[in-house]
Amino acid sequence: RVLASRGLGIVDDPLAGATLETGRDAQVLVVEDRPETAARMQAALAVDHAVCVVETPAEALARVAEEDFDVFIVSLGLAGADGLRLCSNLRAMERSRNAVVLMVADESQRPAILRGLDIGVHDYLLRPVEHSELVARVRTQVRRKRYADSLRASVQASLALAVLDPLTGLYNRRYLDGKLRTTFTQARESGDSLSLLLLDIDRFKLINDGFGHDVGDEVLREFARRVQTHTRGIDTVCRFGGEEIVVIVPGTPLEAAEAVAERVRMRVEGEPFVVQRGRVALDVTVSIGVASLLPGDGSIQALFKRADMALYRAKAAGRNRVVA
Ligand code: GH3
Ligand code: MG
Ligand code: MG
Ligand code: MG
Repeated sequence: RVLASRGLGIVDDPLAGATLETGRDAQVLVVEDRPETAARMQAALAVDHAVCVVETPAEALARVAEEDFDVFIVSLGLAGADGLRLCSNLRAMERSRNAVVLMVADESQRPAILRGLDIGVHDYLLRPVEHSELVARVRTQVRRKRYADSLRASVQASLALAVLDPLTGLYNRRYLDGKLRTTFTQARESGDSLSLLLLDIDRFKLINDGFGHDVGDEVLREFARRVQTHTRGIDTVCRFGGEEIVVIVPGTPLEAAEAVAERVRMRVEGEPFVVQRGRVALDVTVSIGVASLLPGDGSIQALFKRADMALYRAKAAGRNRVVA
């Protein structure tokens, strides 16, 4: 089911599964040191879920470090231990922040219950814990959690798609524009160097004309892969246009950026591009313009323009070369 189709991203309707969601088959950790209560809760919940029981917050945290739980049921009346603090830790920790947290408390612990709800505990149960109420509340929370999880996953997926080029998987031009602005500002504020590579495949039209657009696409994917592989993790590689790639190289002065460009150029030239499941091997070369930020540059445009002019000179001088 398609909820919305925005730009490149098609978002599956996360509600579609939610109505069928039974709220069963969750991983539940009960933190309770009264053996009788713990045994009753475990028996009630084991019909629907996989249930573990521990007696102290320390044991609970040790378990969290080892496995992922969907639901925590924490007693606020632990002898010599602070159940509320454990709830707070569970809500804060990366590993458990999206899990459900339920409190079990006495009527006399109203103030603690209120504080728990205030720090993001989802629900509570009063002692004596009633079997069917426990089962129902856990199911409801598991359903809510699964809905929230699927929503989060589809939002993340569409955010990622919005900044990626579908052919190569590189960042797209929209992402590049924003990234250039923030990188420029950072370099200005820190005084760090900043370089830019502008890459353009040589005579790419001949590949399209001679072997077809599909072969051209495959060459672009392999080109993107080689550029990505031979730059660093902090460098930003973007598909700028048809067969043009921009690499933002932060913290790197001109000479070092030139060396990066030369390495990439050699990796493109060095081995033929094998496409069409091994049936076609093509010699591909790339021209690269390199420029670095200068004190007088008022905007990223000035830098971009120098890289573009350097690329033009690389083409004019015979292609398959780096010009800075
Ligand atoms: P030069 O050495 O001067 O760069 O020569 P060139 O042939 O590479 O010239 P130019 O940069 O002008 O040509 C780019 C070609 O890239 C033109 C266009 O048809 C092709 N192109 C653009 N986007 C795509 C794409 O997504 N897939 C394929 N297969 N070709 C594309
Ligand atoms: Mg071009
Ligand atoms: Mg061109
Ligand atoms: Mg070209």
